[in-house]
Amino acid sequence: MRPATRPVSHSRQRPQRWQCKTPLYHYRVKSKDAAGNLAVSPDAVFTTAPPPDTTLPAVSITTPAANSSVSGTITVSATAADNVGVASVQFKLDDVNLGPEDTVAPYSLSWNTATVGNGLYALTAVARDAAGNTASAAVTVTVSNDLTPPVLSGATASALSVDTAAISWTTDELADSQVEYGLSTGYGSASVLDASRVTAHTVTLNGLTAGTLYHYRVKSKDAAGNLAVSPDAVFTTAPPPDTTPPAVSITAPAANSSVSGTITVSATATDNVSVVGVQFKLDNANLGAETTIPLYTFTWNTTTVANGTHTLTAVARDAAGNVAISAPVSVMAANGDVLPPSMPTGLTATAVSSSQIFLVWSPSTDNVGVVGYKIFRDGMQVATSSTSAYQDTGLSPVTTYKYTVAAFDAVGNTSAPSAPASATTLFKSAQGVVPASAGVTPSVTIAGAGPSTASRRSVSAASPFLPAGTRRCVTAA
Ligand SMILES: [Ca+2]
Ligand SMILES: [Ca+2]
Ligand SMILES: [Ca+2]
Ligand SMILES: [Ca+2]
Repeated sequence: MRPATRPVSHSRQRPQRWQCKTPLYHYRVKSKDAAGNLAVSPDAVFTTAPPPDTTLPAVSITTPAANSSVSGTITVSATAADNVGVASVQFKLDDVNLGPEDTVAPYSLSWNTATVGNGLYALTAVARDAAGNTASAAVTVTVSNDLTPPVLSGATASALSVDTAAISWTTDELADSQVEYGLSTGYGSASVLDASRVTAHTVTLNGLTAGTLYHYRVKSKDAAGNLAVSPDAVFTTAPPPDTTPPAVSITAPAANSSVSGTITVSATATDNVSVVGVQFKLDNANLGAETTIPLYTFTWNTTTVANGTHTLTAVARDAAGNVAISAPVSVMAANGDVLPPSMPTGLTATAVSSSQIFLVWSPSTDNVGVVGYKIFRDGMQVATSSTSAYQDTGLSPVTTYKYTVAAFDAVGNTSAPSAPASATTLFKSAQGVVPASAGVTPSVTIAGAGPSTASRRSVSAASPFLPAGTRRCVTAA
């Protein structure tokens, strides 16, 4: 019952457009066999393909501005529109894709300009619609990045203490600050990076070891990330404080020795750092100036002190001010007779004539012995006397004279002068009398003449050898 083959034909078709934008067609098919039997299909529909999109998108670059200078990392952005829809925007740098396509508005890209050399570049945004229509917009920019590291200069270490150092340097542009340091050029330690950008840099290093040589170098980075590193340099921290006093001892004279004349006092002094000076002392008073040069010696004239026991010490000091005092050394000063006689007392002056005044006083004492007395008339020495009396002669009548006497010993030590005593010579017609209270037979020494023993008696004015009314003293045989 297979029907003869007959072509299937489409019956008249009546297109019906429901909408302009979505034309929908209904149709049915009909077929009749050889016997005239007709078959008709149910209704069915189809839609024709839409008209092709031939409209290009519109695109423009919003940043950066055309002909601008750019550096560092910037945002490149574009706006794009299309009659149907923008599928993507592709940014390009000199026709080379810059990142992936951006399929979602807003269309932008972060661009690190430092990845290319300085110079002119074309930035392009290519917008594409679903139909493959593309449009592009371009701007020209100048990439101008800082490619030069800072120039470091004047790196110095200052304010050195036992555990700190201040490192200073300058840069020719704003840059950050950091110091690497350590016991060798391997460094090993670094200050905390000071990110603030300055041109005058100071970094303080703490926690250092006293008296130690450190190597360091400074580092500064500019805003563009260009790093400069100084050559190696060194500094030494302050030495640890000296808290150890010197050791000092007197080496001469020997303890308990007898000294006389001029002697050398010497000491030895040592210190863990160094001795600055040694001060000798006698009975706790400075003996001369401090000696600063080893060997520590002092030339001491022992006659400047009284005979007897004295104590020598030596005080040594170091630069840190630590002081040490030696063990005391006792010595006996023995310089012979250095003591003057006692001051004469009880001086009396009595005029015995118009030209003579008799002096008498209490004898002085001396540790060795009084040798004599110096006679001073009106402040001038006129004679010496080996005894404690003297008769001054050759004076003017009726004249007041003031006397003092002083005792001396064999080596010339002279006492203080006595209290003064005065007397007035007599008229030529008068006669003085030797005071009986003296109780002595005066030994009189005339200046420039040897001593002589004299006794006195009155000679009568009636003597035929003297003018009437005069008396004179004579020396007995
Ligand atoms: Ca389009
Ligand atoms: Ca720079
Ligand atoms: Ca010391
Ligand atoms: Ca004496």
